[in-house]
Amino acid sequence: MAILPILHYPDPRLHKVAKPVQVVDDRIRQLVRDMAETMYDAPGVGLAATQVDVHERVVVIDVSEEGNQLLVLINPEITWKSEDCQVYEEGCLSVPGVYDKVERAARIHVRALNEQGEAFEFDADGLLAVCVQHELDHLLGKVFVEYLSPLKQNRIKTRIRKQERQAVKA
Ligand code: K1U
Ligand code: ZN
Repeated sequence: MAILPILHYPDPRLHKVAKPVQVVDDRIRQLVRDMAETMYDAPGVGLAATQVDVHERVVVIDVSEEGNQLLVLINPEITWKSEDCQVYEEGCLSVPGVYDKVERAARIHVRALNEQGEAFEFDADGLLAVCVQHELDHLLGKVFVEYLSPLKQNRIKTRIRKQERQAVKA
């Protein structure tokens, strides 16, 4: 297993669109193991392959209290979204230190493949629904700060560039 480097906004590679996984094989299962280790180490409750510079439709999520309920989504699709919305203060491992409110569908229905390549479906609400929508945005090259005003986006870019310059000096 390995902890993978996480790309930081505004890295242009975060805007690449991920391709569907063609075959769920040992290469994908190794990627899933490495992504899970990276997410738990960060720590976070989700991670999309895009964030570790792999542009294939793979996501890991664990929103459980104990951090022991790993959900693996390969080629995930949201097949239904409720009209009612929820607002949640989101964070992102690619935008360290930034949290802001984003409005998304309150309930969703999701279809995906598991690590064996078998199709499964589930309904989600609460944090799981937020997290699935956030991670699927990553696969489409969208980072949550793009829901914020241009002024906030520019301030975030400036702050992260400054943090990274200081990290290089230290
Ligand atoms: O995609 C990511 O960058 C992961 C992100 C997922 C997410 C969290 C909250 C709302 C929407 C999406 C994170 O995990 S940010 C870190 C975080 O939420 C967290 C960190 C430590 C403990 C618990 C949560
Ligand atoms: Zn994120």
